[in-house]
Amino acid sequence: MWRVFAMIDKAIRETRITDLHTHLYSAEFGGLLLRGVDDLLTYHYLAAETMRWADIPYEKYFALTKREQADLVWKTLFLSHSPISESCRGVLTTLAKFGLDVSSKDLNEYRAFFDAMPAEEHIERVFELSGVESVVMTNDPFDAGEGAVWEHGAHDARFHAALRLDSLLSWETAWPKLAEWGYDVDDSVTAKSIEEVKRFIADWIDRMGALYMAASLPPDFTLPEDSTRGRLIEECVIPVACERGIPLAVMLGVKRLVNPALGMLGDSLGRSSIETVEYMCAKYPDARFMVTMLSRENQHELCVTARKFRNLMVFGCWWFLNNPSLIEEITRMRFELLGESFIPQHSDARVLDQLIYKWSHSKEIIGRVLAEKYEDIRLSGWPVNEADVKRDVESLLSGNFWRFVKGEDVSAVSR
Ligand code: FIX
Ligand code: ZN
Repeated sequence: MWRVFAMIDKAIRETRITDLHTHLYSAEFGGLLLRGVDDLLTYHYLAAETMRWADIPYEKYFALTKREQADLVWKTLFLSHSPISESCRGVLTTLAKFGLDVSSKDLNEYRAFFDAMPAEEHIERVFELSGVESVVMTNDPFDAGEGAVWEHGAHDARFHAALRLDSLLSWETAWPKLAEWGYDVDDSVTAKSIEEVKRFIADWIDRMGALYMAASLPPDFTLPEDSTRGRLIEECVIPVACERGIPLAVMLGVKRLVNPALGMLGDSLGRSSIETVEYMCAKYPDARFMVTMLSRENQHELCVTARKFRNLMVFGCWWFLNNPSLIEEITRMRFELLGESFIPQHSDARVLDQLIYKWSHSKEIIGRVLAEKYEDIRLSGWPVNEADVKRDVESLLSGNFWRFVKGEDVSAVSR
């Protein structure tokens, strides 16, 4: 067993990861790139946990400066209680990997360390420490903050673009903007509007060099659906995905603003319809779908559905699933049902430094479960050698994504 562990450990250390879904930005995007300890502490996962203890009205918390919010999170979650939640542990892993002494509990020392690091150096160190080679951003054409960069294009090859469609799919607020930008659309989705939306999507794929398109959708979303959203997806998004030969990432199960007073801290989850995934994959065999589902209850049926459709790529342990116990359970089930033909993880990092802990924690679990699976086949006499381990780990952490994006047969992994 130890030999297998050693081979996996080596392969994981040597494989350069492609992180297919993050909310990170390259330095070209200026203030949109979040980094450093105050951004780590004010991450919405941690802010939500702070609200469970802190005796402060929500609106008062949101009115604080970032530094004041970070002070409150630190005091509440790290000093007044033990930082054992996954998000808290993530901060400690990150600080420790930078060589900082977490036992000092000296927040100002950590601040000084990050303040002294220029953005470029910071990106390089984080990519090095996390083993990440490149990340995919989440790029929304309706986000004014990104707009200026796209006028000239983004050039850092380590940061790929993904065209995010959530704003476009909210037609009521999207169409007046499209009209303002010179697309001939109106409030109802007419044949003319359909053509113009397709033109808009294609324009942005080109402008961003988007690797794929993506949308997050609520638990009650279904296809086919007699709604503007359903029509936009079936009549605009999927046809352009097929024409351009790029996948559509469908992120199912997010229930936005369950507690509106908490803003983005107030998002939750619900079980989604697997029939919608079956319908998309069967109706559009020429389209490729990358699917992640937020509810634990959807994970088994999603794996089974992936066995039925080669145009479906399961990815990641998203958001509330990105916890060690759930990653382990889900990854083990995926290996058992899909072999290595899935993408076990993405980070969803919003703060640069989170790449360090999110990948360190996930790699440890993926490696452990993989070792168990190799050991099972080794006991029957199947030889597990270094070259095969290297190939499999490379597929899981990078190759499966790239082959799927390019439309290459996923079975190419076994060549
Ligand atoms: O929709 C998404 O891409 C989600 O990942 C985010 O909206 C969410 O806030 C998040 O950060 C989850 O990890
Ligand atoms: Zn996300």
